[in-house]
Amino acid sequence: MVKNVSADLVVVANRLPVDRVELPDGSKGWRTSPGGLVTAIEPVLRANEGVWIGWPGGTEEHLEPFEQDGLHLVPMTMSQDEIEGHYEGFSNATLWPLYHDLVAKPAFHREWWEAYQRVNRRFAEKAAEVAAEGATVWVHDYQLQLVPAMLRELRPDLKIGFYLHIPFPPAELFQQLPWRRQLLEGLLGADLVGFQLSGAAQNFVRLVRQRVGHKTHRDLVYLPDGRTVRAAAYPISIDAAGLEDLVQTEGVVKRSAEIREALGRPRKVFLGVDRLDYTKGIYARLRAFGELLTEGKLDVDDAVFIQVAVPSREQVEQYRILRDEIDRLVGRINGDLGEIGRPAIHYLHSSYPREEMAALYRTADVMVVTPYRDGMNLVAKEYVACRCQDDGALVLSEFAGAAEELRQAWLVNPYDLNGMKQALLDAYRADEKEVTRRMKAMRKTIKQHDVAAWAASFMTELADVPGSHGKTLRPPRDS
Ligand code: GDG
Repeated sequence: MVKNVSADLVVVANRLPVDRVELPDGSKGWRTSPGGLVTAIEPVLRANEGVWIGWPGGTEEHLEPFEQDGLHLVPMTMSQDEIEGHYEGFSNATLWPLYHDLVAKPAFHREWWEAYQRVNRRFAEKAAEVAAEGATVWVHDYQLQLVPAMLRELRPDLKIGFYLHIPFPPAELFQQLPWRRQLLEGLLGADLVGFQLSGAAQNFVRLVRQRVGHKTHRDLVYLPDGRTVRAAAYPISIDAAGLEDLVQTEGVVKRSAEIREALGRPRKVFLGVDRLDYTKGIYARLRAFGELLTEGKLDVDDAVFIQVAVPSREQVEQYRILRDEIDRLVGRINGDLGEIGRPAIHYLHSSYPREEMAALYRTADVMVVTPYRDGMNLVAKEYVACRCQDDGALVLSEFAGAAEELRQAWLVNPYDLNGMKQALLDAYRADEKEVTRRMKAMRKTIKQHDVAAWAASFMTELADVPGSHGKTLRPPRDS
């Protein structure tokens, strides 16, 4: 048990990298939930004996800080009202659609905003409590945009970084938010505000100039108190080497062969892997595939689509509606076009272990990633990392952040159904040489820029922001 924590590095994120589980003896315990963020930050957290503050899910109270696999974790409690107002409400029904180009209509409720402020304040107070003198605090994502300013007020000695994992909208959309100025001022509490793409950083700087009235020059904001805030792009990535190792293990190779066999050894396997979210464009992509079958351009004997849709935000109404729509569409396509033992779409509303995901990536001949808007999209990068034989075609939305780096994918506009159908067909029919040429180029990009490089560049630049505070951190031991 870690009590009286005082850390030189504090990570603050909405979720902790663990889930609460029931142990065989009936007592409660923790299970690590490996994710991109923890892989990225773990080495520098360990080197500095850093702590991670976050919500473990649920409403359990009186949770003490604890250690799990060598990481110091500080759990935050949320009441049912706070989950509804802060998490399901303001974060996922106001900010999420607003920041994703209004793909769905955002709801504005004053009581959600109250809950958002309350929860942000509690996270900031906890960070202020556990951070050592001159420590670095790295705050993550849209659920906690007020934390930097609240924390700076409590602890002016800290070096504070903020990273937004989702897009930051253009001024024309952001302007709708009744609390736009407060959110901008919240972020300005940080020394460095990181985004996935440079366009997002530019949107932010422009809004700060227009709405808050601070002077700006390129990526710097000059505050009246003499501080500068930098806003820049740090495109997130994946643990490419780790995945490449995993996908070549005996178990994964065997499982991939089993999957292809179970599918009836089709000529080509299409794959989609997404949280079941309306930003991901699952409906339109399945419709495009269905139309190709109807028109006879594809045949269920040759082509099959596996769609993994991981359950997500099931308490939010728009997510329930989406689930019903996709259920109906898949039912219709399979009913109209499937044959005995050959459904057109294998629809899996579930989540799977990492090994199974790797086996699916290994099996897929055409990976289909078609979000209407996505900060980055790690699935696209993971697929590329898993294609050790330099084969496999990626169909990728122009509106995923990943499209800025993965230029050799078959890029599509997900709003253009005919364009998407053509891209699916082109990727399906492409000759081996063409597929290899494109995949080789993308693999080079992914290898050069992995998640460790992402975390290191953010931390290095946070340390270097002119006029910022705090002491220098130790680099990870193995670098
Ligand atoms: C947000 C931004 C940005 C999915 N199903 C399973 C599973 N996954 C893993 C994938 C991937 C991750 O979840 C999903 O990441 P994405 O980037 O695709 O999408 P979001 O969840 O929307 O993430 C996004 C990201 O933050 C990081 O900054 O790229 O733009 O929206 O790693 O592999 N993993 C396992 N089982 C599953 O069933 N184990």
